[in-house]
Amino acid sequence: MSSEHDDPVKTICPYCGVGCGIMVQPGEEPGDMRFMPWGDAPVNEGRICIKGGAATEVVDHEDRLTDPLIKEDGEFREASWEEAYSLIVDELSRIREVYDPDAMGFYGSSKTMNEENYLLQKLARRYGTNNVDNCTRMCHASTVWALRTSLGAGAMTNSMADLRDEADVFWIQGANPGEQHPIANSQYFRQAVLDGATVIQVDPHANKTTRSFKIDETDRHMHLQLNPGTDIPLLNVVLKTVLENDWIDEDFIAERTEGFEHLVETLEDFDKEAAAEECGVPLADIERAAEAYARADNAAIFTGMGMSQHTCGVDNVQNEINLALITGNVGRPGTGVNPLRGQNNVQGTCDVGAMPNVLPGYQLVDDDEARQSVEEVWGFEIPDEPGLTNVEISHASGDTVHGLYIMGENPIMSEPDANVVAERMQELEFIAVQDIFMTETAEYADVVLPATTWAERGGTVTNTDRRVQRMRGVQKVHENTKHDLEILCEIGNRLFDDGSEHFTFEDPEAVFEELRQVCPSYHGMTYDALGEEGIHWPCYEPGDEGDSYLYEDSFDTESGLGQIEGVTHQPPKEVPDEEYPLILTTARLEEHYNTGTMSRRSPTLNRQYPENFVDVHPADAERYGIEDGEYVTIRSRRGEITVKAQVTEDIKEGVIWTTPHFAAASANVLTNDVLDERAKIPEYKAAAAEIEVGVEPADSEAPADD
Ligand SMILES: Nc1nc2c(c(=O)[nH]1)N[C@H]1C(S)=C(S)[C@@H](COP(=O)(O)OP(=O)(O)OC[C@H]3O[C@@H](n4cnc5c(=O)[nH]c(N)nc54)[C@H](O)[C@@H]3O)O[C@H]1N2
Ligand SMILES: Nc1nc2c(c(=O)[nH]1)N[C@H]1C(S)=C(S)[C@@H](COP(=O)(O)OP(=O)(O)OC[C@H]3O[C@@H](n4cnc5c(=O)[nH]c(N)nc54)[C@H](O)[C@@H]3O)O[C@H]1N2
Ligand code: SF4
Ligand SMILES: [Mo]
Repeated sequence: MSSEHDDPVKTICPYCGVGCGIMVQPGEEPGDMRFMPWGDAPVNEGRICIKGGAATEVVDHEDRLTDPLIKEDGEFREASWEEAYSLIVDELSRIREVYDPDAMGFYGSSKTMNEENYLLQKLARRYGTNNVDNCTRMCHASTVWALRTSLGAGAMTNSMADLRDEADVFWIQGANPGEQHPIANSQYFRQAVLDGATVIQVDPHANKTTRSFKIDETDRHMHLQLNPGTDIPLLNVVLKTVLENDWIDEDFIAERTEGFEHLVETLEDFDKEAAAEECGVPLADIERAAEAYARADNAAIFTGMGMSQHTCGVDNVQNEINLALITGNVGRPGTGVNPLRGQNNVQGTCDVGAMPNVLPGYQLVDDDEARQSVEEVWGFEIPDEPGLTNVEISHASGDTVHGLYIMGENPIMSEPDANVVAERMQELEFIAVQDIFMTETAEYADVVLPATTWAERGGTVTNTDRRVQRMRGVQKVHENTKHDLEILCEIGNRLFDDGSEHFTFEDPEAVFEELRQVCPSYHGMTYDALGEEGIHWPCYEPGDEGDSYLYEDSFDTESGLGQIEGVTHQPPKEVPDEEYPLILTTARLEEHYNTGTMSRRSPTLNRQYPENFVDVHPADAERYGIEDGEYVTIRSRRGEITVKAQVTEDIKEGVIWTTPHFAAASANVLTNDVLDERAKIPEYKAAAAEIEVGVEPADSEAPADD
């Protein structure tokens, strides 16, 4: 099952969901591979950001896992693949026998390919559980919920290209594309701004998005610097302003939507003054932004983690949908509600069913007809009740869940209230981790399997605007590592050793051929048809070109109408008080990536920020007596970290801002593990915190070798 080449290969950057094409040039020795630009790559036409250019740096890093490891008496020892596989199969069989299949949890990986996630969820379901999830839960789960319910599909309504060509207003709320989706920002959105588009940024923090458009320096653009967790009141001010001024699209509301009256009722007694004060933004500024959006020919909303990662995440996004629907800004180029998806393959990981409530193609597990149609292809029964989400699996560990199979996730660092996550991991009877590095999570495992990296294998990934693209690999760096797909096939065939061959596939293409049979929106695709350009889903039949924007004529809801629903302010579950007077929020940096397993090991990426820090407003710094560059301890009800303070007006007064990228001072020791009731996403973006000054520096992050 190899996909190794000696010539340069065209593949896709392994970091974010933009899906830029890059080339990998194999060297004399396997580890010598180099990055090369791919001049006519479909998404980025040769441009890349700092992460794409540095991506090959970690492929041959000295920390790569090279052999399977088994823990004995608390220490890891090298083991053969045979031993590792036997242990996994024995333990998974034992757990199913002693408890039941729901005593296992399976984590898919948005860093791995569609084929691999497809097999992982098939493995979980063959084992007898729907307890399978991926990092989308911590990411855009709430966005996906709102979009699916109110418009039809949990994905961008538009494509980067039509937004570039047609959008007149970019309403960017709780998203920082200047750093998290740099090529979408520079190659697409900035072009529109050069052509005259206006940017409205709604974020408590100023960042490279602010600076890339000179938002704070011109009169055309606006930065509404709100308090974390006040997005509903802010949008309600916008919505009421639109209603008061009759900037609505009456025909669109009448023909394409339902629920408008509910919104009007919700806002009837709404007090704009009081709400603006709650947000910490002058009312006149919000009104001016409302006018810019509502009176534009085409206005597009971009929504990110600042909206989704709240206990009111679904309602946050619903309110953006409300705004788009009442102004008729959906179903045309340059409009819509657009979540820029995070990981290189988070869209695909969801599309292929690595979630507890849906099968491939978002077919509900509790819909008998849908389930049976998949069962027919698979040849085994699928459990008919939705399973647990990943944070729920973590909450149930040691209680109803007794084992975990984790492919390419690092929950000890990425899930909220990390100290408790670690305690619960210790309650588990068996943990298998399949990764490329010895992660903080792998330290807790009983068996660790060394996978090959993105640069060493082939498969497909799906980017943020639903483009399915092929990845291609060059030669393996470490002989004894295995492709994720090969590992899953081997475990599947050993675990279900009944001659069924449900996990026998010659190569990724063979898996894709089965996947497209059960995933309607991929049905028309083949590896050949994907070629170098890729294809946007939905692609129901061969030859379908896919749609660059959705909902031209109707929405994919039961009635075919877009769903408007008024929502009211729900403050974060933890708000400042005397003991914890500051609001802590967490977000990302351009140079680092999620839990940092890759970016912290890349000399180029690690150079600028080798350790974590906290942004503190000058007024707060003065109150606490904090000097710029001084180490401070940030404390929440759950834990504390010691980091350098950056005193800066980038952050709003009363708010502190730190990142989740660094193991030595992990933000998730502080965060609150309360969840949005429907989407089960944690509230990473608001917790109450306190700062202590005059402390010793924390252990700094292991420096990258440069
Ligand atoms: N360089 C880099 N790129 C990445 C990643 C990375 O780690 N590094 N991760 C990838 C992944 S998995 C994802 S999901 C995406 C995420 O990309 P984004 O959605 O851009 O994610 P964040 O940077 O976490 O948060 C976005 C913004 O929300 C703001 N914010 C915080 N609290 C609030 C609030 O209450 N309201 C509002 N309106 N805004 C708030 C933050 O200040 C931040 O500027 O990026 C992807 N791309
Ligand atoms: N405080 C706070 N916490 C957050 C967030 C936040 O904004 N604030 N954001 C949340 C979001 S949006 C997300 S998406 C999650 C991310 O949470 P995770 O998915 O847990 O984080 P990653 O660091 O992306 O982990 C990916 C893992 O895959 C491994 N890997 C990479 N390539 C391969 C491969 O080819 N094969 C295998 N088997 N493994 C591979 C990496 O080494 C790494 O261990 O974090 C969430 N946590
Ligand atoms: S924008 Fe995203 S996909 Fe493109 S090079 Fe940068 S990290 Fe890679
Ligand atoms: Mo994410």
